[in-house]
Amino acid sequence: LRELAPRDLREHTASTLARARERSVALTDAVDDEDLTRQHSKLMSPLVWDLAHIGSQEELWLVRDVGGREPLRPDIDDLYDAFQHPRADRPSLPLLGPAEARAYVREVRSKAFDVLERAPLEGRKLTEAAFAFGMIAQHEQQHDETMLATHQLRQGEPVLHAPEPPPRRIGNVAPEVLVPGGPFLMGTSVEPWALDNERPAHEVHVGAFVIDTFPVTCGQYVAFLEAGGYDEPRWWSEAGWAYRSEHAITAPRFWRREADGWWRTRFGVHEPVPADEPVVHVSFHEAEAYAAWAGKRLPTEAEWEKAARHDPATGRSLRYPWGDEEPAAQHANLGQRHLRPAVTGAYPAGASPLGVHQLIGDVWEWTSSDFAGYPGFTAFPYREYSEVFFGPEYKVLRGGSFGTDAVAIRGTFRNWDYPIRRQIFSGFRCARDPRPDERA
Ligand code: AVJ
Ligand code: FE
Repeated sequence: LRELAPRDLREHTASTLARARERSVALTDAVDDEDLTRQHSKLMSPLVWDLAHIGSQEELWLVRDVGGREPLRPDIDDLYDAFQHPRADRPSLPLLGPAEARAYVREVRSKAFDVLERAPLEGRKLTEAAFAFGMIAQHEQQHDETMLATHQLRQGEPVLHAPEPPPRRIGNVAPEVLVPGGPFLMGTSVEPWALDNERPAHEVHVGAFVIDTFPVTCGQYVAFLEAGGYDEPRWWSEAGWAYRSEHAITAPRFWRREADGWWRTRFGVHEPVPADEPVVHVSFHEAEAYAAWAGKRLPTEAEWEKAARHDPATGRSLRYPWGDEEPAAQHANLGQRHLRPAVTGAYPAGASPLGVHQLIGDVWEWTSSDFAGYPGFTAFPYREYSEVFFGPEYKVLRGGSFGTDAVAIRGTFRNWDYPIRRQIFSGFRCARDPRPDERA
């Protein structure tokens, strides 16, 4: 992206926006109007809210701010302002209906393309206008992932279909990797579409640690369940135990114990829990309890990013675990190409130089870190994107899931959520301090 000439940057931007729109349309055309306007869970908006919200943000940031055009629908700004109305209240608002919402997002998009044609993507304007388009493409894809999570919550027959992810493509590898201590450049100041919370690049000293080669699998998680892990307060933090008790949490979301073992529901399909697939739909509290039971802990955010980006041969921080090239199908399970995480070992081409696998794609990975600004953080384009969420009530997740598009994930990308949330595509891997005999 950095090297692209303005004309190629325009084409790249247009095709990135088009890819996001194809996905939004597929996710909203998959169900009938009744399903689109219903609230499938108090945690989620009706799908038709997400759709019009995508259009509304695009109108604000691209059509009005970058393009300087007249507002299309100033009357609906408030309805689709996420800060004005909590998700639980959105169904009772006078929202645009399905046909109106579809027409609205189409109209906004045609204006946005017109702005893109004329926007000067050069000089000082390059960063501002070009960034706004990248941010809008990421915003739409983030809501597409949210809509995919809403699909997972809806009842009824399957309406989404996709090919199975690839099988394991490697033999046995060590289950853990030792990462040597030393300085590491975390975050970025040069990635053109990196969001404010990923900036600026800054050196951190990360002591030696050991990290799991793969995300924790369902099979490993079942061992924790069968060992009575959910009934033993000693594995849980105080807040985690209170949460598990209050909500009677006994297994990952969407799992059920049946006579012949653990089953789950996945986009309307009822199936046995697959042992070799990363566990998904667990809260931070469950991840933390599993790690304690396993004699480990969750990685800090800096540890996760060092495992993903540090190249010990050069000391450089890579854009992605596999290098600087944009994500392709052989690197990672991204973009809703598949409707589930892939088994461990399915993406050897995506491993980091240190030999850590499947950091990008499959499942978002909980870290032990609170969401906070990096030293030198500056909010842009506005405080409400990240800054208002900084603090101990949100935990950072890294790496993206099978439902995250390539444009919305990087080695530096930071997601955040409440430690009790698990309707998102969240899993984890463990880390630990090295034993004395393991230190180099
Ligand atoms: C970064 C995923 C936490 O969906 O709440 C969407 C992204 N911000 N619209 C979210 C976002 C504004 C955000 N997360
Ligand atoms: Fe949004």
